[in-house]
Amino acid sequence: MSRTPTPSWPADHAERYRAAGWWRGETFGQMLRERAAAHPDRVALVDPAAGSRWTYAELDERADRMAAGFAARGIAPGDRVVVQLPNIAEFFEVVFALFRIGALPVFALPAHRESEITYFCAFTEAAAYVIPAEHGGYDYRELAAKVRAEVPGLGAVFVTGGDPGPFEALADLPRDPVPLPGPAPHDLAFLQLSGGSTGVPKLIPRTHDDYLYSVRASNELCGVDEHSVYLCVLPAAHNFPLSSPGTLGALYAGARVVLCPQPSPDVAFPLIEQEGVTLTGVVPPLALVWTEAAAASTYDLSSLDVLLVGGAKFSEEAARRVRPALGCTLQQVFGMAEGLVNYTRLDDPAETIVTTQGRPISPDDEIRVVDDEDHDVPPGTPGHLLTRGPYTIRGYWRAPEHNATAFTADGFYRTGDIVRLTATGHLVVEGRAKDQINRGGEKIAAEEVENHLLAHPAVHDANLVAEADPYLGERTRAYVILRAGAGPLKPAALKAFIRGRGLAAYKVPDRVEFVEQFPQTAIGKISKKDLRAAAVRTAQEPVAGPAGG
Ligand code: AMP
Ligand code: DBH
Repeated sequence: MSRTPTPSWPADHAERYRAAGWWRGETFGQMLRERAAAHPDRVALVDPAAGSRWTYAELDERADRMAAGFAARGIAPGDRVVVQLPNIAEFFEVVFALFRIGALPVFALPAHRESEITYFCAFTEAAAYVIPAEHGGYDYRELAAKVRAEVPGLGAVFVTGGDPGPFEALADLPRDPVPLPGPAPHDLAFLQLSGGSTGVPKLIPRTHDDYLYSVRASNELCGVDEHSVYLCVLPAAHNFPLSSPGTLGALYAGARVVLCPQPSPDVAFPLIEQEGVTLTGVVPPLALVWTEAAAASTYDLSSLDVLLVGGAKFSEEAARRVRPALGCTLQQVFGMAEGLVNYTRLDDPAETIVTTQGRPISPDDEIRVVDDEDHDVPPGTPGHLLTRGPYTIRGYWRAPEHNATAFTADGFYRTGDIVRLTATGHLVVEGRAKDQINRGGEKIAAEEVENHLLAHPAVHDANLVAEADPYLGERTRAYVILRAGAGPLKPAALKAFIRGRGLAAYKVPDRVEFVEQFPQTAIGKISKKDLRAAAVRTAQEPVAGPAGG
């Protein structure tokens, strides 16, 4: 297979980012080493489900030992390792071990199934795949067996937290630390996943230098210091809880990370009280649930200073409820795994906090708001958000063709978001130009699901669009044309078919509607715009008859 070099910043930009002090020549492996030396006995990680509390010294030592184990199994610098772990302490042991080697975690989510994981393992030519034995009632060893059958080149499968079955237990790896040279700060640290808009997810190459900058700067803007306690509520591998400021921010500050096994208030609220949690990050639907539950809750949430809300648009109305209900400061965050992260500032006027999605982290984040022809629009007018800067990638990993359109010639990332800039330089997210559905912060690329729908023998054509949902913000509706002469098909059967193809459950269409034809544009292309409008118009209607779903 030909190797395209990983796109990177041009030398003059890199030089500027170093000179400005954004890139400081640190790596995550060194960072943990330094924190462990500075305060070995401080608690770094609390894993309530396992009943474990690891100090900085313990996490550091475990990472060394696990790195030795991985190295003994042949995992080398630059190798990709698909990591699919829930919110457990071992997630950090594994990830820091890979950082120490200079191998690249590929951050899969616990919700991913064989469709996604097979792709990640095959596309990244993964040297290994790390899973829990079971989680949330699901057996990941069965998933791994299917993936291994499909990807013969996949190296080892490592299992934590139970009988490894036909694979190897992480706990059984050799554990005598070996000297490892470790990566350089400008080397890749990991591959993050893009929600994307294409048939298969794109992989996002982040370096130690650039990611550490976003984490360090996030700490400053979110008030994270060594006294902070961060509750990791969303899946730990996701960019938001990982870095905005997230678990890595907390560890950078020498603070404490508490791993929340489930996001519901009955699990999260007692942990907030017991551990004195000071900040956490949630998606808008969860923020709604939490603000409602807080009123009736007897748990003491007074330690909570900051609630970060992002991943999808937080409505102004819901934003206004946060402080009265939870007694903390709302911080809106509009970020992307590709880089750019915007925060409302803790001392922004209350109106700014509830009506905007914040402003960029860095003075060197370049923002352009443009029309369809890439011309800048007048300030205050909605347009496409383009960005480049010291922690925004210049291209996806091994995707030269896609990069040619996803980035401008001068290196701006086309976010696919429609935004408006306020007079204070804050961004308001007004919509989206990319063919993606944002289901309460979980991104769904329409094309990916459409391809799976098209695989059904009775399906002639399919389109996936968003419809409004009072709780999720958006949910999915599939418009499907059946083949002439195909027998009857129920929506439930089509959904079961999609599920059976091993797609993450959140990508299974919420609603399927069979139609005779799709609306067309003036030149005869399918008009997604009209389909979206139809979905919006009819979102509240039950779908008629036995075809309903
Ligand atoms: P990804 O590129 O998969 O990391 O997803 C990032 C995308 O999530 C952004 O480009 C936005 O479309 C969306 N997003 C994240 N945070 C917000 C927010 N606070 N408001 C609206 N959209 C958001
Ligand atoms: O949605 C996202 O991808 C996101 C949201 C908030 C993100 O990557 C982030 C903050 O860093």
